[in-house]
Amino acid sequence: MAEAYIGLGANLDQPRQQLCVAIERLRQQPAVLALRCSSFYRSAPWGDADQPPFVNAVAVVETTLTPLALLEVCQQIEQALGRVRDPERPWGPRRVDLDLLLYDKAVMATERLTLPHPWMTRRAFVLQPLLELWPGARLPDGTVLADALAALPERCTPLPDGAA
Ligand code: A4P
Ligand code: MG
Repeated sequence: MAEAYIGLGANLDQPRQQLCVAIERLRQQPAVLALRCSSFYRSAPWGDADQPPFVNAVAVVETTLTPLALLEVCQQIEQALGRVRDPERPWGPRRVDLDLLLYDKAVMATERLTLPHPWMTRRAFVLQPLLELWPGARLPDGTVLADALAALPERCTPLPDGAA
């Protein structure tokens, strides 16, 4: 059994609702045996400023899936929710995005999958929800994620329950 952290983000078509559906789909996977989700956060767009604010969250799952099989499940959920990719804007607006952040202490860099997720230490919208689930979080190389967050200038805002 492995423990994996998945980052979720959305900024189109009722983003909070998109995240709720994506989390439910993850929970329904037969090979996902447990799931905990962070609070939802509102965050300013990162990397491509000309788009609506995002709603972000992190889920931790216990799974028997391999890293690649879990990535495939994430991509199937993105497709089922109607995500349309714009190859011209990799950091552009999206209905839903699921990124594999950490998978146990796996370290890999292939064309299809890089672990840990290469940008995660630079993104408060990943670190804040992840630290909520795992306050002592470390990368496989020992990097303390609370220190990575402390070094970032921006913060995202927890959404009150029921907010759109
Ligand atoms: N890939 C490699 N490693 C991974 C991994 N660890 N997790 C490959 C997921 N995918 C991984 O991803 C492109 C390819 O990366 C995949 O085919 C996969 O095999 P994608 O999801 O198709 O494309 P993308 O999401 O548009 O690009 P990318 O680089 O994943 O963008 P990001 O990093 O997801 O950034 N601002 C805020 N505030 N909140 C956000 O959530 N998100 C983005 C998107 C930009 N700005 C944001 C947010
Ligand atoms: Mg992505």
